Amino acid sequence: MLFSKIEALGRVKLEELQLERLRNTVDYAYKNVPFYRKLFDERGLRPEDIKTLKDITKIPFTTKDDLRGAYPYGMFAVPLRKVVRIHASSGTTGKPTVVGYTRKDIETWAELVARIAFMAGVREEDIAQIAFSYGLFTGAFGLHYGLEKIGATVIPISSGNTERQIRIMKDFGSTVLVSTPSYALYMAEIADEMGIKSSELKLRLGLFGAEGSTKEMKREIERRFNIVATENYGLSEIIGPGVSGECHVKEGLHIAEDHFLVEIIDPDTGENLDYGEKGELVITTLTKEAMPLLRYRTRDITSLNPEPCKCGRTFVRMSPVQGRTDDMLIIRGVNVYPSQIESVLMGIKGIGPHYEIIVTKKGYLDELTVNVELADPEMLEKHRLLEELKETVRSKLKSVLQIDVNVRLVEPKSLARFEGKAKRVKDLRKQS
Ligand code: DLL
Repeated sequence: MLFSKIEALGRVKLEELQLERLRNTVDYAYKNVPFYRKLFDERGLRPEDIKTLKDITKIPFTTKDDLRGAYPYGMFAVPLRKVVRIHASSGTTGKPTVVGYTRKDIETWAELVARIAFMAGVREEDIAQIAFSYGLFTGAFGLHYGLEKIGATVIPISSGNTERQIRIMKDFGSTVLVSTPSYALYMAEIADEMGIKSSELKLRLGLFGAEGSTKEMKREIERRFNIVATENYGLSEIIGPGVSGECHVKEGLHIAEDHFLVEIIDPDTGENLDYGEKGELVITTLTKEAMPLLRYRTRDITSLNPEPCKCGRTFVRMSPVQGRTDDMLIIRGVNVYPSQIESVLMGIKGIGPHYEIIVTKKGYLDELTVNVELADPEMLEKHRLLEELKETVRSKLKSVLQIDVNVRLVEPKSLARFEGKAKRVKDLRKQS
């Protein structure tokens, strides 16, 4: 079942629609956003030069730095009085990225989130607990409006106060949990501590996003809560959540292609890559009013699959994000993605799902240390087993990453827990 018929639109019709919307957007951005007018004029490019979808490559990329440079409202295409909502992504360094929505953008957003939630299996009967933090972050408000549009009952509990989350989950009979995957895992741990079993909860479905999670991590959440875990993806700059999400087939995340035109590029050269090839996702908004973006570089690494899906949807699917171009670590010249480390760790018995990656420099040499929690506190006493386990982790990591890694097995529940996006990497090289 589809939330909207358009999700099964044939490719020919879809591309016609995309082209019409692309041409309108380019013209609109040129006329209303000084940043784009300058970008086009400097290159002698005119909106009329975009005649086919492929012509999009004539347009230069927009980057996060461009948005920072326009802080706070410089990328808006409408006067502020037409903007009914502001969100911002915090970012770890520098100024936040500010985004605005017109009334129509808010309606589009609700429709797109309703689609991804419906696609994941949410229905009118569901009670959805939103454990994303409400505020400038787009996660909570985005899911909130989309779930209400389906007709589900929304519990806007926000993130944090985890014992209360579990009590409410039990007492209110929540059937759907909306959070980051790392927070879901933390909640499962607290439920355990409170002596509440998954059989006492009505939870049946998880809508997880805002950060990556490996298949293994999702399986662990499914096991702990006895639910089906689905993933969805989005970013504030483009709209927030609602860009893509998994259907029940769970072989990739369908992108709302009637609203977003996507490309995959080689992050080093900027060249377009083919379907199936892994690279950086670039998105052009096709219907945004307040802040249209042309060829926005997301920094997220994924690949696209255009095959029609068993669920009946025709929209391309992106593979789960493997990492960001800016969270790839270069350790002694070797590229390492934190997700590779997580996959390895989650496949080893005896260690828990909580870990920390620390990068330091010893002289000129990069050092990678992985701290990982033991699942069973009694292991701490068993020195020989401990050594064996450590060696297993070390050699498995080495075989996947091709570099030596220091491994520290630490006490259960001794590493940080997260109520929002997890921060598992500490790169201390930059500080020295
Ligand atoms: O995280 C929007 C969102 C909220 C999506 C709730 C899904 C659910 P930002 O805070 O701007 O927006 O962060 C965007 O988060 O570029 C990715 O690097 C990462 N991200 C979001 N979803 C996923 C995902 C929201 N499913 C940035 N897998 C993006 C991996 C994700 N990374």
